[in-house]
Amino acid sequence: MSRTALRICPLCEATCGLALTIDGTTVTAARGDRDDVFSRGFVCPKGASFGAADADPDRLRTPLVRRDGELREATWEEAFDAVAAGIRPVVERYGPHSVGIVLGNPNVHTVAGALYPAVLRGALGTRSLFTASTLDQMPKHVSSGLLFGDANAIPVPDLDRTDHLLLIGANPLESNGSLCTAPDFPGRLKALRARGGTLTVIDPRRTRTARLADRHVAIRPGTDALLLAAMAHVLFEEDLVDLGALTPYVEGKDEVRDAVRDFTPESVAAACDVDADVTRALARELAAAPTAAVYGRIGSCTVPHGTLASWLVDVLNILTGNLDRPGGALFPQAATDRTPRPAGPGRGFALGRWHSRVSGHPEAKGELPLSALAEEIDTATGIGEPVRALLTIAANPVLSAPDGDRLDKALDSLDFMVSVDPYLNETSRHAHVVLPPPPPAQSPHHDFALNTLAVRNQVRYTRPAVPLEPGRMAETEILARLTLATTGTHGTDPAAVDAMVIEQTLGKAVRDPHSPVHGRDPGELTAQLTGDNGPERRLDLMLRLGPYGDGFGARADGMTLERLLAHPHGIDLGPLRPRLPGPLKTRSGKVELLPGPIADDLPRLRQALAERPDGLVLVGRRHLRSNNSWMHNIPALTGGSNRCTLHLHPDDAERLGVRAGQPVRIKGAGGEVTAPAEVTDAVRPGVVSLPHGWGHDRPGTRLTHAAAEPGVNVNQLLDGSMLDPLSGNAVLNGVPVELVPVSRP
Ligand SMILES: Nc1nc2c(c(=O)[nH]1)N[C@H]1C(S)=C(S)[C@@H](COP(=O)(O)OP(=O)(O)OC[C@H]3O[C@@H](n4cnc5c(=O)[nH]c(N)nc54)[C@H](O)[C@@H]3O)O[C@H]1N2
Ligand SMILES: Nc1nc2c(c(=O)[nH]1)N[C@H]1C(S)=C(S)[C@@H](COP(=O)(O)OP(=O)(O)OC[C@H]3O[C@@H](n4cnc5c(=O)[nH]c(N)nc54)[C@H](O)[C@@H]3O)O[C@H]1N2
Ligand code: SF4
Ligand SMILES: [Mo]
Repeated sequence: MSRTALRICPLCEATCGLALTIDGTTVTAARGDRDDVFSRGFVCPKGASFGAADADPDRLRTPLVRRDGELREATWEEAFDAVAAGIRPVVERYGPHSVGIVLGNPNVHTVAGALYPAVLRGALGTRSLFTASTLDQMPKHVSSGLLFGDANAIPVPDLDRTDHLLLIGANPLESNGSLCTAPDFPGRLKALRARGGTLTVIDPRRTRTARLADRHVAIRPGTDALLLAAMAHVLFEEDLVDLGALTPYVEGKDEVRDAVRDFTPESVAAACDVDADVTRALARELAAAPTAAVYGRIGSCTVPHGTLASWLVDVLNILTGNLDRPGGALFPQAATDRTPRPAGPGRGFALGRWHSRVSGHPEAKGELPLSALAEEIDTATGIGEPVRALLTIAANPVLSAPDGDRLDKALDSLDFMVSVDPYLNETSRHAHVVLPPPPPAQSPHHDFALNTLAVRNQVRYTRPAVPLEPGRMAETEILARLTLATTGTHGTDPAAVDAMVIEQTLGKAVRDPHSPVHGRDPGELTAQLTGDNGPERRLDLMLRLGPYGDGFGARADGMTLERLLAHPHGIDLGPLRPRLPGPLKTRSGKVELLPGPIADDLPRLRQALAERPDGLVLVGRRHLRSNNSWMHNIPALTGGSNRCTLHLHPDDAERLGVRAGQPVRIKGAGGEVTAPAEVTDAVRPGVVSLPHGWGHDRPGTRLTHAAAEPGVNVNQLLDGSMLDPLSGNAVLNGVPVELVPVSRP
């Protein structure tokens, strides 16, 4: 007998609702849930392969503990004993900063990743935190922190209502969107065109998204900040600036006018390879559209001026009056957001409160650059302690961060390493203890992080679709136990972690005059919480204290976990609404349009006006059936066009004597790799493209299918020294490379 269970897809940021067919405890089919309030039945090939991803025979079933140099199967008790015995001496001898934490991308897709890493980090007290954010969107956090006073206040394009979308360095037809959670992003772009709206795409490659656009600008990689500054210049020059309803909330407009004065369309044309006429047209179209949204993603962040480009995206939204208005770019309001506090000056956003030990990189959002992880382990400076023990949670930095070979060696030299990961892969193979979470069908799902970035306010929760297999441990419990084992309270009941968080949260809430529970008894409130386990009670707590919450009885029809469970396809909370000045937490209480650190970084951009290196530069690309480094082990998703090949333009191929299919050696500052050439005019001349997440040929992994067609690790071309200085984000795009055709024997 088969049954159906609902499960939100955890495989990308689109958060589609899936209807799983389950035979016994096996997922035999996955289709889009037509009744899902947000995704309305959409599913992509990855979601459709949920069953295959779930049942991958290479997923680890039990913890592994290193004994006599070998990783061997162990019980959970043995594993956590080993964790405590391995980490505690390092903390006691060298202090908390000697224990590093690496958080990878899937933490935004799991309940465990949302609820425990902050507790773990707080309890350990380490400053050595590295996350995938510094390979991705840290520039956007820093720009939001500076503009709005809150690094997590990220405006999202109002896809369903906008008249004009300017999309920069994003390819949602393959990625399904990022920092803009929108199931069926492709369909939403087609609907924009169908209702008479315009789509402009800026990308050095003619991507599937670019092919859908009214206009595609094939910019030279790494130069978007120049183009956007020139667009801002045009808005001022042609008197097209109109803040509209934003006027009372914005300070620094005149300062921005002065700051972009040098960046004329003519002055940026050569660096960007964009005609001045085109830049002017882009600015005029943006200003003329009834509503418009500028949206930038990976290609605008993972570049030398990532923070400036991210800042300029919102500057353009603001100068055209499109921030915080329907059809523009708005701040979502998720059900688990904190209780909105009254508007007014806040604490502001601080950068560089501490620095990395070796290169002195400033922290951003409490994190150090992942590019600096290897040197923080392998380099002694005499000041401060190197990282000697490491906890990696859902992260594969050996492939996803610069210079995997160096990191590989550094990880091997650690006193102790723990990986929470379902696979024995390029990173976890170095661990002394591997703690495998259960497959997704056995885990609950709620989008704590991604709902704060969604194009529609909505809330959905799915319980595990099948019960935990015998011998499995929920990832929430794994992370709770990891917290206890690493902080000297090994053996305590893991429920104590949730109880402590609930007690602290309620303690604060009852003292807060703006909270709906001000003055009430925390014990009485705790007793009202429902849910089968600690994580569910924490979800209930957040929902009830949140902006739509019942406030523990203060609002009869408000949100609770019980109410959410009664709506298995989710609850729609309506379109995005203007929220200013609510989200602002700057010291001035306003949008600070030209923050100091940004002004200080502009001279570096001015220098870039004159820079135009001759050689080839490398950019990345994503494939719909791939996902970073960890989905190459699923046969249904590999093969066909999803391969690790080097795209290069026919003109460059001819000049270098490269034939289609021929192996090409690609050299960068950090090393070289060899990949087959795929000659295509989808990439502009002067630019080559290689996808990331490949290179599955290291020994000691258990990725049978991936190892059969391993590809090469593009990040080996990087040496980790190229960063956006404000955010510490790695430069992964626009990287100088040299090509040498390899003659076949
Ligand atoms: N050159 C280049 N490099 C890039 C990028 C690029 O565009 N170009 N993109 C960057 C970006 S945007 C990102 S986000 C990073 C990603 O960097 P990482 O987060 O390091 O990489 P992932 O491949 O997403 O690795 C996820 C890890 O989590 C494990 N995992 C999967 N599901 C679960 C789960 O439910 N629980 C746990 N605990 N683990 C799980 C996987 O087995 C894998 O080991 O890569 C970056 N690297
Ligand atoms: N199928 C699939 N989906 C994914 C992922 C995946 O690996 N596979 N990864 C997920 C993750 S972690 C993330 S962060 C998102 C990323 O989501 P997106 O940002 O949409 O990701 P990409 O497809 O890498 O698109 C980046 C685009 O920027 C272009 N580009 C490169 N350099 C420049 C530049 O200097 N300027 C401009 N204007 N463009 C440039 C590239 O050619 C590329 O087309 O995708 C998520 N979804
Ligand atoms: S678009 Fe993303 S969330 Fe939706 S089914 Fe595909 S992988 Fe899953
Ligand atoms: Mo990402």
